[in-house]
Amino acid sequence: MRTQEEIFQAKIDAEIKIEPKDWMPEKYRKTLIRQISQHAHSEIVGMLPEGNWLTRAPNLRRKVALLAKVQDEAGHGLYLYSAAETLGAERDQLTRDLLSGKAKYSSIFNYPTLTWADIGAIGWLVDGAAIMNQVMLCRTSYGPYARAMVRICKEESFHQRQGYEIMLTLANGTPEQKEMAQDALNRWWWPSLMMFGPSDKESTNTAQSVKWKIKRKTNDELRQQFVDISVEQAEFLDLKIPDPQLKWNKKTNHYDFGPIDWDEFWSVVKGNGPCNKQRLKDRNKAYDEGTWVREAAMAYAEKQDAKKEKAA
Ligand code: FAQ
Repeated sequence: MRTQEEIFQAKIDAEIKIEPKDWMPEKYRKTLIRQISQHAHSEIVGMLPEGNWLTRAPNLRRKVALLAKVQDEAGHGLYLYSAAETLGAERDQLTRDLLSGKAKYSSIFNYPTLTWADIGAIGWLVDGAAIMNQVMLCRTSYGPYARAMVRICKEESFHQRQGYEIMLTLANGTPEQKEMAQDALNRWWWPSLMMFGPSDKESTNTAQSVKWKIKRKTNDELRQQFVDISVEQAEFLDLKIPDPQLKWNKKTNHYDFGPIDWDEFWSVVKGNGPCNKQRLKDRNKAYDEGTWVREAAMAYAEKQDAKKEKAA
């Protein structure tokens, strides 16, 4: 007789999606809650660096596009929190963990947006890296997560294009504008590579997550794919990727690239990046200031329920 674990793994191997009411190993459930909630938190905190430029966008068209993008990120966070709830997670608890600094979110959002070109670089590189990772998640083994990712990826691809278009405009602008685009690329390149997580040798979760098809590719595989695509995009912009070791390797058919500063990565993950404290402070402020909205919404919902009960 096969064990429940064996039946579960056979379903995964046969590409049958796991749905909320299906039996699943406790560790599979916990891994998904961890990853999906970290992902949701990243979308929510990720609104802050770009939100910083909403009032300073250079024209109305740029402002409308950026507003739409930042709003999309909020929506992504909400789909993802809902997906985590299907696994039994409590949304309030997830929010508390983010606000207290206990929960992780992507390292990338702890870097500052110093100039308008940073908005271009985020769209191009950060959304570009996010898509690279999220396209594989459209085929992740847990049904609600996979379905949420399909819509998220469509929106992310608009985000990536709006960012690249900003970079293209700046790169073809005045020498000062081109320099601004280059400076943004210099500052965002390495943190974007770090977004994919530690190297496969150091990654604690990848092997099991790949076996369960939560992840379809490893951190290093995705990072390499991202480098290969980005080099050509940078060439088209006539900008230089800040890596003297970047070189096409005929044998592997990939670009070789220089070493990543993992000390910097872990320092940011542990809360010591340039903006970690500011990000948590801003999220806490937004949460506190939104208390009356949540209370009003709950009071309205209770009133509606009471009306329905009376009518029944
Ligand atoms: N930052 O064993 P692994 C976006 C942690 S969304 C912070 O390799 P795993 C959209 C990891 O949690 C961007 N921590 O872990 C947007 C683990 O710690 P734990 C977010 C990181 O889970 C754009 C430990 O290191 N995307 O950008 C990071 O198998 C623009 C060991 O790592 C997702 O979340 C990091 N970069 O692989 C929004 C996608 N990397 O939990 C606004 C879904 C690793 O054991 C504006 N997530 N860690 O204590 C994933 O695919 C995976 O979770 C990885 C990490 C690939 C991020």
